[in-house]
Amino acid sequence: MTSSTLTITITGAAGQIAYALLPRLGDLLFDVETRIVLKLLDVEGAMPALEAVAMEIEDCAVSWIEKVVCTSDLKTAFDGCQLALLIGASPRVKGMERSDLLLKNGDIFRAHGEAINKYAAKDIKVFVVGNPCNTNAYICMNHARDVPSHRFFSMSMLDQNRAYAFMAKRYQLDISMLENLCVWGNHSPTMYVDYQRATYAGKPLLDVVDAHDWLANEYQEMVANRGSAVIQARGASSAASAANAVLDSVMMLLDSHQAYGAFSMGVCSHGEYGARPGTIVSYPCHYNAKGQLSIVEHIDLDPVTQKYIALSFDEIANEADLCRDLNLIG
Ligand code: NAX
Repeated sequence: MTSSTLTITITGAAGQIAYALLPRLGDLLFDVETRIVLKLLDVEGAMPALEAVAMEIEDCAVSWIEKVVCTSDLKTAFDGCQLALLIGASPRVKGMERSDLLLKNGDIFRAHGEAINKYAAKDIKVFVVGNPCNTNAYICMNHARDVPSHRFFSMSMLDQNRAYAFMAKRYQLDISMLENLCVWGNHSPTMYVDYQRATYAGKPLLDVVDAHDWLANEYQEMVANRGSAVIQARGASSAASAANAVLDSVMMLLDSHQAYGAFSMGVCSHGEYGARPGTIVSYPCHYNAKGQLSIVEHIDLDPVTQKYIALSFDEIANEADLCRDLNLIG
């Protein structure tokens, strides 16, 4: 007998990221009593591959799985869902315009938003990974009208983790002592890593390291282009590190006690720091005194940082405009 269950729906479950993620989902459980009901959603044509994934999960012989459901049906997938990990998306293929990509993803995330609205549990949290993740989350949220906007998130943790790794490598730092290094804006090359508020062993990082020029320029490009570098080297996009970042993010979403310092998360903006209200934007987030996940307030941004962040916010706002022009949202 189990005392409680957590129902997790994973879309794109026959894909690469899900493959790296699924065996590690048990890391999300904070007590030994809880079991996961796993709803794996993919397109009809991927059902044989998905059944194989389910076999492999079974072969992990873990105790934290209550049940695995493989489906291409939205009601089955989202019924009672408490945590939706929306990983499946339509990839950008050669020759495709940005509007073509948005149209394809608009159909997917509209359908998933509507299904979440109809079938999911009231306390659902929706975490979007499939790209363009900020805009896909925006589309989904706009079609899940009865679900409060603070329940929608998009992934910027992989960018954050890359930022930590490059920083530690460049200055030979102990990565466990780095904190508050956060990514602002879009999950795209316009994202901005705010190194000025980072700390190392509790001290401002900028008291410990030099080469501010490197941090302001080359470093930003390295983080922004890491995804392309991985694609070039392996002929496929990041999967293991992406799955790892999903776990890091979802731990923050599920348990405020895990959080320390600030972390990067795409959340629905109310206009903080100049973003368009209602868009999904990566901010430095934390748990406030009431125990709520919230955007870190009163950050004093210098004009240059502000300019970079505004560029990324504008890119997200333009994608939102394009969604309206394409009738992807009402
Ligand atoms: P894969 O192509 O390996 O898998 C995608 C899966 O989604 C496929 O099995 C496909 O059949 C499924 N799918 C397509 N339409 C669907 C629908 N309507 N319902 C359910 N499933 C559907 O991609 P993978 O490497 O797993 O990457 C998945 C997504 O993550 C991509 O959009 C990718 O760009 C994005 N990423 C986002 C990152 C982020 O930081 N936000 C980083 C990693 C990754 O690039």
